Amino acid sequence: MKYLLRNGRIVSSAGWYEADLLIEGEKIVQLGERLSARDAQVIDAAGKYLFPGFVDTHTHFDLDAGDFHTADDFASGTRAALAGGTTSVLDFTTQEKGESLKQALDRWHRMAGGKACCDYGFHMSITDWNPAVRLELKDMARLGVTSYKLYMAYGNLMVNDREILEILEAVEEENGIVGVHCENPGIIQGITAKLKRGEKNSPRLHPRSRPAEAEAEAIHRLLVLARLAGAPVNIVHLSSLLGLREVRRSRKEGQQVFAETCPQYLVLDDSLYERPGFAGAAYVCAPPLRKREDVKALWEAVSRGELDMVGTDHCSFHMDSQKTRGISDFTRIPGGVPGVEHRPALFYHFGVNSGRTGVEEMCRLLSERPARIFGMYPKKGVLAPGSDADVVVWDPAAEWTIRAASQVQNVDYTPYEGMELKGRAEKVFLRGRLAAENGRICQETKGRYLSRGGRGL
Ligand code: DUC
Ligand code: ZN
Repeated sequence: MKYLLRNGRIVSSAGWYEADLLIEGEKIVQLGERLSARDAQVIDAAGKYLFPGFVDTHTHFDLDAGDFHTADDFASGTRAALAGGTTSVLDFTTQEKGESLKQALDRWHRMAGGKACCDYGFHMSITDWNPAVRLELKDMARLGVTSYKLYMAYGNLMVNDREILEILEAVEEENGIVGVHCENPGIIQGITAKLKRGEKNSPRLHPRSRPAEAEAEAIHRLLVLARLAGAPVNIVHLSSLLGLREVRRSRKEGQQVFAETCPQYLVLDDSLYERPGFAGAAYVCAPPLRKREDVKALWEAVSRGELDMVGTDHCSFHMDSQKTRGISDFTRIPGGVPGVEHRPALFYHFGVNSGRTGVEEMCRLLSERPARIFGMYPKKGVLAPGSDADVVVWDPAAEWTIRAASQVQNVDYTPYEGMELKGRAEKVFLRGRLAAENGRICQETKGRYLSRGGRGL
């Protein structure tokens, strides 16, 4: 199939210019003025932005949360991704205690294979570090996994400082990158124990149990360890001004630090936990939503080009049947919010429309930078001849409202319910196939595993 997209605004991290874009089969073959292709289907893209397909650096599909799995599996999660303009996702494979990395990777391949509708790759969460696992890092690279995740908090997923140091050194030797969930577990446990002595049934206790100081302390410690290891590191879901200050300080001293934030930290704030009854459970995630001043600080970081990516940490649980696990104990509310479907539109509306940033930064944060850092560039992350024809035709004038009732993701609510947005993905091409139009899937597509190369810049 051939498509000729006429007079679109071709966006990159450097800006945009007007041109035609020709897709042949799975690839972009040409960009230029007044292109012609006799047998191509012509699409008028005048006044529309053409973005390289968006990459979500942070999803948890089909995640085992103990009593149940997340509401979205790879089928519904990746369909939702496509509906919003995201053509590639990087999900988190998690090693169980006693398991090899290869076994964990195989499990995730079984979950995603044949189900995923957009392209997908895996980060590997190491939870059981030992000499045999060290030896596996080379195999992982051969199998296309070059990025890792560590938890400084979170029960039995946690690794200690010594392990973090060793893993940072080992992954750097393999030219990979480590992303870290930064929260201090001692602070969280201490405050939680105190809070649980009183009324423990309200979601409003959740943010109090995980203060920004817990994030900042962990980021500080991680950056000390990364400096000692001589390794770059990625701070995932950065949520607070205190944490951002730690990133700034270490960069000033010459350290290479990547930072990801998420739409929930850019658009929502902790006043939502005060909603009556159990309603605040909809927003329970870790780290929690922060204060207005944190939201403002993160947007300032966006406008100064200080962040590297905006991923979602999409981890969806139904309000009715899953979040309710914590109805009488806030610590049992499964943590996570959905976002994979709405991230591009939220970023466009609250970032670009509001004048906080521009389309070039949107392209950098949602597509190009993730593709580079995670070894997928220039196959992904850029509109150029030879790149995969993952193309988002973005209508900057479309006005619409986010509603759970009409969303594609398979969860019974959205934290963004009722938000009126301007701008949306009008057409979404996945490797040359038109997969979605105006928020709906229009053709079933098969996602392909992204075997990734080493870290780029
Ligand atoms: N935070 C969440 O809220 N859910 C899944 C994992 C995470 O880091
Ligand atoms: Zn996560």
